[in-house]
Amino acid sequence: MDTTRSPEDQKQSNENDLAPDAAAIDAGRRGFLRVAGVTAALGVSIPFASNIPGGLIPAAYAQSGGDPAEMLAEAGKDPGLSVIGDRPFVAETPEHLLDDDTTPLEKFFVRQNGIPPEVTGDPEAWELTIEGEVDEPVTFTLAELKERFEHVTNRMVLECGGNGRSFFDPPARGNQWTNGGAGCAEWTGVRLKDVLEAVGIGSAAIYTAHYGADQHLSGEADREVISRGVRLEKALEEHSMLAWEMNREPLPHVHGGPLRLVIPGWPGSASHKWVKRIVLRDVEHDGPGMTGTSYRVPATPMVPGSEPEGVEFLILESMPVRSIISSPANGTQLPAGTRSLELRGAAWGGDPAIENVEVSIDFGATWQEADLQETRNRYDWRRWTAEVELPTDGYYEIWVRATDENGVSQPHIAGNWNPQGYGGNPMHRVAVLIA
Ligand SMILES: Nc1nc2c(c(=O)[nH]1)N[C@H]1C(S)=C(S)[C@@H](COP(=O)(O)O)O[C@H]1N2
Ligand SMILES: [Mo]
Repeated sequence: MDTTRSPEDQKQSNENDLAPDAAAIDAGRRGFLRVAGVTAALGVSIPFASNIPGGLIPAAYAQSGGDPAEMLAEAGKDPGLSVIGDRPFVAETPEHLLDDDTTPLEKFFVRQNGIPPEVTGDPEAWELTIEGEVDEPVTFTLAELKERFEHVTNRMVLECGGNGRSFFDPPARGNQWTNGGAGCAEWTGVRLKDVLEAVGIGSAAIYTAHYGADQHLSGEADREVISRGVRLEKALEEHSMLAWEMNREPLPHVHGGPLRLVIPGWPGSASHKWVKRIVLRDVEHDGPGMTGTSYRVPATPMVPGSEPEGVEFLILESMPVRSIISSPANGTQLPAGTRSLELRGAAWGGDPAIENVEVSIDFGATWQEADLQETRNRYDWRRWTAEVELPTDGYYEIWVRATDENGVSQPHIAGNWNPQGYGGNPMHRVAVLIA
């Protein structure tokens, strides 16, 4: 038995459905991983790395996990984010920190599956290759992409496929996101469509496959961290982008800079960071993260907690409708006599637009419509405000639910249980005490 695998490693293996293979990782390779991990974390090389015995855990890593505050600071993140995974680093944004119209960089969630690459040298020289079912493979530098194609800026939600996972009962495996594996940023770049069309899309192409520069946690050089893709149709949408700016700043390294994909409305894992290669395929892509129960939901309901054998799974495409209360924060206490409360929040819904948002202060007996802000463009989230009257002092729960343009709303508890916990979108609620 391999005793060197940390629970975090196992968790991420499970999440990407790489568990059988990951179990074969031996101590020597773990040694390499630790070296690579320390190098990445410290940003320095280890002069005597070749002397480190296989299986030895460098002292810098001997303590399991890092200090969450230090990890957030190192990633340039607000100390209020919650670190829900340390190796790889995963941090979510509590709902009350999603109170800005555009999520500031320091509040934007982070999800790493592997060891982020060291990016050195001129970012303009970053290369992206488009190949597979194309007329001829083409490699573009970032400078060439900027020069050749029309620039677009869209404010769009990026949301982890597992957002809401912690609401499943029994617990589903993977990072225990609440509602904070999402943010809404301004992305600047070029349309993926323009680039693929310039290369020449082959008539057999039906699917994309995405590859990046980060390294697998095992340290094996030729092993992909994650490689997802989308139906060609989605890749050719107006809003599917190759982005080099986030909120008008150079795309931060932690978010995939210098260049990443942004495939809005679908699981964040399709939005490949540090993207190096996009392969057009004539079959549905089958890279790590595409098969088994990864980013898939059962075609027909499963008994919660049961085994997936024999169950048909479908690829999760559009994310489900979700809404949050971003103010007040859960657990807010207000002075006795407070009778009116201003609420703010956001709602978004994968591919479909948001139709309405409602709030309740009486455990769902009655609902009141919130005022919706206009969206800037498709895939922007819909900010909302409401003012509620509180009849007396006491303990209240404020509930929110959104309905999308197809009339689909949010359940009271996470439904359609699945082994890796996708699609959990129960109504968000916050406790408010007037006393
Ligand atoms: N190269 C690469 N791209 C990646 C990932 C990764 O681990 N490596 N994680 C994916 C997942 S699962 C999500 S949810 C988003 C998170 O993007 P963010 O860290 O910029 O918020 O990036 C996606 N792109
Ligand atoms: Mo994700």
